[in-house]
Amino acid sequence: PKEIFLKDYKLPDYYFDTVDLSFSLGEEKTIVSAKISVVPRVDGAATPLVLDGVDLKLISVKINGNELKEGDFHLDARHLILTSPPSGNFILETITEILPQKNTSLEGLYKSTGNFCTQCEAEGFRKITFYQDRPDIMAKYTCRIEADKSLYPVLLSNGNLIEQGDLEGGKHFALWEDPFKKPCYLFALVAGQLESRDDTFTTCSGRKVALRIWTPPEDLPKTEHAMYSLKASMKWDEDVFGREYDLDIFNIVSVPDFNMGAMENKSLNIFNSKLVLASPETATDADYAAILGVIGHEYFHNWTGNRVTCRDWFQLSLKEGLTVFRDQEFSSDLGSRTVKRIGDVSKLRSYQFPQDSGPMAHPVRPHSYIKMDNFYTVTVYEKGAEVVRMYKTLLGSQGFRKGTDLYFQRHDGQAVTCEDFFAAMRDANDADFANFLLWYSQAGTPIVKVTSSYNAEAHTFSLKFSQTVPPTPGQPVKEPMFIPVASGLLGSNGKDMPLSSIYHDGKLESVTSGGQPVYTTVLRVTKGEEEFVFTDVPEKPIPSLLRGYSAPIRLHSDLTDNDLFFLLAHDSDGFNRWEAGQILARKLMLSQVANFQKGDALVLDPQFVHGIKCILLDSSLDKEFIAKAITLPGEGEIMDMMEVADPDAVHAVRKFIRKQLASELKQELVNLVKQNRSTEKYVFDHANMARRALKNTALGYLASLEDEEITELVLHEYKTATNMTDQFSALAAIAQKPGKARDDALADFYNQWQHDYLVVNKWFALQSSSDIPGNVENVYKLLTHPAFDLKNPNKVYSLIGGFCASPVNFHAKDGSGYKFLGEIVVQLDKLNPQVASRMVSAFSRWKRYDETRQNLAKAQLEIIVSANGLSENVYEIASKSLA
Ligand code: BAL
Ligand code: ZN
Repeated sequence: PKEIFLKDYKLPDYYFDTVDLSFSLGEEKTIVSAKISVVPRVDGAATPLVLDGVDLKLISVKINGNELKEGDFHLDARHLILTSPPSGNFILETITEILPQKNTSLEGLYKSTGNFCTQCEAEGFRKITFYQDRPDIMAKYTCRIEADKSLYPVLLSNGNLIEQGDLEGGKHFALWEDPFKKPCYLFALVAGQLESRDDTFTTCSGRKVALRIWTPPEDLPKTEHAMYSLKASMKWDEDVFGREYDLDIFNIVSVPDFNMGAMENKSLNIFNSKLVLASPETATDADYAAILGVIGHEYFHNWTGNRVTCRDWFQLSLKEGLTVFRDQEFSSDLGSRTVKRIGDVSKLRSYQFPQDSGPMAHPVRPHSYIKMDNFYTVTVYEKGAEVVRMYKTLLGSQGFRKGTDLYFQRHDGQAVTCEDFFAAMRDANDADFANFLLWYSQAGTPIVKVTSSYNAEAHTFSLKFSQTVPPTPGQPVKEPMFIPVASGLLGSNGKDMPLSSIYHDGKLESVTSGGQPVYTTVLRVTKGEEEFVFTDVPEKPIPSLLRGYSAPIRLHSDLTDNDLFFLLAHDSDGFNRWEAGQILARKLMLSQVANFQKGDALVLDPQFVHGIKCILLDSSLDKEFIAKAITLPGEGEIMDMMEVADPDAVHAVRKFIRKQLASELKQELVNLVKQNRSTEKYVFDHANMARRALKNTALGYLASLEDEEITELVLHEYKTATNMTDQFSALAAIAQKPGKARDDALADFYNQWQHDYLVVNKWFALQSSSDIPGNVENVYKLLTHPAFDLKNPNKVYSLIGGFCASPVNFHAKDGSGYKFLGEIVVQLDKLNPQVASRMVSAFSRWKRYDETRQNLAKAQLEIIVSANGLSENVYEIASKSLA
């Protein structure tokens, strides 16, 4: 397989101006005709024109109306090369045959439960027709679709519908025209039996936009929340970023078979059905929140991704990091900012940190790839969003908005790079960003150590920072990064001290704002070692550092446990209040892991129980915040902090602490369950979600106890639940312990919901991710369950992905979990390489474990890499993991 490098980027020799596509959709095969007006970049330089094409059968190729003969072109498995095209502009016409019905890779044009749909990002368009499949080729498209009218009554593509009509033989057609130039990865086509929920949105300039959400008829009632989310997104983007929608129609289509979450095709978003469909009875609060965020995300791409796109795929974070940041802000504004931030940072720590310290570590802008699909990662997306957030932290809201305004003004209609975004931020604010660009090129999570000291005579408080960035594959030595550390100081009364000035780099700088005191200031840490001295500090403060998690780093401070308990009780920064509790929990868990490994008894620090109890009983706190604050760090996060990851010890310790807390705080937890039961009618708003979150978190704790009264309580909650959030939480609580109650509840749940594939997927995931010893046998059985289908990505993510998310069983010391995954990956790769490659990633951190596990995991990776006909997708992950 060939590796592609950022440093090798070259401008294309040819641009495409207009593209007229015509599809004749059939039951056996589909014929695609493409008419492209080609414009050489440099006049007169008649270099070969190389078109990408995979799994295509070429029927004919013409230039300026003349059919090309053998010798005028060259065809291989991946390209059509026009060896000597005319100089000057010309018209290229191709006719190709494709087989969407046989396309299980779900990229290009394929069928999903009877309907045709497309997925072109990153490089799926080459499975539709011969094309320069790269994002810097931006053209205006028309798309004519012809199909059987009764089988495919709805025909959709990008832009506006300009003509439609009936044809002979029971067929009909539709002609769509997209007035905006776009790269081919944003092309979309849908044809099938669909119905729409219709609504309208009037934009800030008074234009009425038709909104349509298309689903199979039976799913239509479940689109109300998606429509609400779409309208909220459109309004928010106008209010916060000044971005107005630009066409008179916006379509969303829900499909059950989809590799990704959703796709931002121009004016025709295609969504994985799990991110569109919701009803109170079938979807949880987490599903509702995910739908809001992803509908927002895809809508926001219209400006950040579509109007301004990426020059090449290395720049993916230009659109994804920015758009994730935008959807995070959108969800924050519509819910609780602190809780959203906690969730986003937890995700970063649980998934991105491990990636950033493993064999697949790559910068936010990768330097190379074999298969671009493998780089739709938490690093490009979530760390990329953190990079965008740092601009805002440094510039403030208004400065950031000036930066985005300039970015859109400069680059509308262009395919650009991460430097262009950086330059817009810098130029709009005349800002000094020092070496900030390193965030795009250096992989690895910076480790920042900070020590503090108070000088009682001088009334100064010093913070000394030192930073290192760990080596990552291909980057053994790193430069210091530019790290914005938002900081405040708490006095002994628990209140923020006003900050006046800071001595830094030989200069005394005022940090007041227009003469008014400030309580948080952003320290610009840019060197390997650096000191900041706060002046006029009347008493020894407790510092609150990295407020709001102002940079994606691992921070180690010299705060004592008492300091941390103080911050947990008093910090005005909600995120850091939660963070103080998490640091305490991590310390506690790691100390008990050491006890477990030595064979010593596990103990729970009473001060920790007291701290949790205070949070539980603090009625001034947001209930969802309480739910987050009493949740222990995940097992993965703790393993990530160990020299040699020990899944059994971490699991045992986390279970022990949960059970001890439940036992010591039983009455308080029972009260919380009883006081926070849901109202009869499900409402998706923060207050109601927070009640449910707190009640269900409390219930989860209680269910760890061996206690008749609690077993009854949990069963009662299951039986009386009036929405899926409560029902599924209660089921998960019951399912914690093997036995008849568990078996009965799982069977009951399946009977109730077997008609709803999205709910059945939850049922699969709950069972496969269970920590019940030897659960792999149960997962093997579920593979043959009639509701399971290896061809459907959501089912794979639920059953196989769920299993890999359970450290004790996936990393079982007998190697049974590894063997299971190894077998599945080889099978799955033949159907869908993108999904197989996501699954094989679970092996990538095998070197973090003990020697026995290392050998077992390595053996499976070796079997995978030597499999016949292995895809490039899986090869890249598996071989890099072995390296
Ligand atoms: N562009 C792929 C799906 C998404 O990130 O929106
Ligand atoms: Zn995106």
